[in-house]
Formats: sequence, structure tokens, C-alpha cells
Amino acid sequence: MLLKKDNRVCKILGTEYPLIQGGMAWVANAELASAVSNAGGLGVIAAANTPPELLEQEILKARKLIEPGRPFGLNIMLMSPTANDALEVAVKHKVPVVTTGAGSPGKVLERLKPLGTIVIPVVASVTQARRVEKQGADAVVAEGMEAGGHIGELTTMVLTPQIANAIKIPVITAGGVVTGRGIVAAFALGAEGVQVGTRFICCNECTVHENYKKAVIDARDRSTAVTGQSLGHPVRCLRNKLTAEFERLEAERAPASEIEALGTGKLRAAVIDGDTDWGSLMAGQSAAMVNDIKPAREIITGMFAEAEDILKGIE
Ligand code: TUI
Repeated sequence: MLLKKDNRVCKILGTEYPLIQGGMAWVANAELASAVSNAGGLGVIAAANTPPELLEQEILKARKLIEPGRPFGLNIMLMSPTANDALEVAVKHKVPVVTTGAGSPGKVLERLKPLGTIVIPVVASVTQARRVEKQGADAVVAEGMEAGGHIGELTTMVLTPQIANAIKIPVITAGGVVTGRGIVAAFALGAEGVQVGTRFICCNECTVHENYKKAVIDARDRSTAVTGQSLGHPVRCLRNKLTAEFERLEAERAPASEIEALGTGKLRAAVIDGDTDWGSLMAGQSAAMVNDIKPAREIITGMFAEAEDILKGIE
């Protein structure tokens, strides 16, 4: 059985399923997080660059929408200029779980662990995993470069087992997990949970523009591109005019400021305006395996039912 009663991720999170929803900037709001939490996973609100007052409103909204006793999380994007504000919002509102990404979470762990908050950093290397375990992290999300948005260098297939061997706290695999097969694969590699992002863009409760959802559904195996490598922060998105322009500027070795400027406001353009030409359609390679829009609950129960079926065949 995959879902053992003593699954450490379920125990740490207080969830039915060992599944965390990715903290997708602009996408992961109270509506999405509450749908995932009410379906038995851990819904996560993305702080991203949200001003603290708006973030507080989002947390209050999620608390209203989430059934009593079910946890939720806040993702702090450490590269953001508002990361410190988000940390203080997490303290003020006693958010049960905090995930972090895109940086070293030492300060977050120092501030939140004494308060009893569960802290789960997203890491992209063995060194980072070892460091955050020492700093008191409760678990890590090992994110492979199949994932969408800001990514590291290593694939899920090689990152998960190396991190699982290197640390004692639970490993949660992210990057490419979108089906029951993906869950079984992650567990076979040593994970005790999964983080799923791209799949939830295409759930009914996700409020992104319908053009964004359609672009994810239409994506095929080679539909994503990684841009921003020359800037030191590679980002995976669906290919469009924006990624082509990034590729042109990077090939020409244009000044970093010019390349940075091209990205400004583009995630909003994708999520809010549905601009599929010039918006930043962040998505993982797994977009190719997302073929429909359905409720978050059906996504989660379907994934775990498929995983159990596969294991019945194997055992
Ligand atoms: O953070 C993510 N994914 C993201 S953040 C984001 S917002 C954004 N918008 C525009 C440009 C760039 C970002 C979109 N997607 N995933 C988690 C993740 N964390 N992936 C890789 C890392 C990471 C990288 C370096 C974690 C730790 C780290 O440590 C550096 C250090 O100093 O140790």
C-alpha cells in the first residue's frame, strides 16, 4: 500500500494525502488553496510579490473557505523583495505550514521553527537539502527541472534518490508529477510525498484566465522552453512569442537589464489578461500530460487511485 497509515508527510502536514500544491506565483490564491485543502491535500497560497495587506486578505479568505481542522500553507518566494513581509504575515496569522523557494531559507527557519510552524523548503540540490535539514526543516521538496517557473539543473529522476539518501527528514518530489504513475515513480525513488503544480492550473477552482488553461491543455511533449539562463535564474514556460524573444536576446548577449525588463509584468499578463503570445505561461513539462479541466478533488483522488491500482499490479 502506498498510503500507509504512518506516512510521515501526512503526519507532519495533518492531511489525508501526502500531496502539496505548488506555490505558483499569481496562480496559487485562496480559491485554489482551499479547494486542494478541502480535498485532502495541502493547499498553498503563493506570497510571491503580493503586498502584505493583500496577502493577509487572501489568508483570511482561505481560512473562511477551508473546512475546520484542515491545514493550509503559505509559499514564500525568497527572491522577492516582499519575502520578509510575507514571513511576518505568516507569524501574525499563525499559518500552519510554510514552504519556501528560490533561495536559502535560513532566516525563515530561524523565525518560524521556535513558533512551531512546519517549514518545508523547496530545494534543487543535495547540498541545499543537507543544509536545510541541519537548520531544522521538517521535510524538503526536491524539485526537478521538469517543473515550471524558476528551476534548478537536475532532473527529478536523479535528484529525488540522491536527496533521499542524504537526509533523514521526508522528501517530497516535485517536477513532472501529474499522474498516479508519477506518484508511484516518486515513491520508488525514495519520496514520501509529492508536490503538484501544473496539474492544478487546470482545475475548475483555479481562477487563472481560461486562455492560460487552454495553453496548458494544448501543450505537447516539447512545448516548454527554459529562458533566463544567462541571468542566473532559469524559468520554464510554455513556448510563445515571449520565450522566442528571450531566446533572441540571450543569443545576442543583450545586456541583462534589457532581458530582465522583457520579463516584467509578463506573469500577470498571462494569468489575468490571458495573453498567450506575450504572457509568461509558466508550466512544467508535465503540461503535455494535462488534458482536461476538472475539480481539484477529482484530480487528487484520481491520481492516488491510479497509483494504488498500479501498485496492485506490481505487488
Ligand atoms: O521557486 C520556485 N519556482 C518559481 S518562483 C517563481 S517567481 C519568479 N518569477 C520570475 C522570475 C523568477 C521567478 C516562479 N517559479 N521553485 C522552487 C525552487 N527553488 N526551484 C529552485 C529553487 C532553489 C534555488 C536556489 C532553491 C534554493 C536555492 O538556493 C540557493 C542558495 O543560496 O542556496
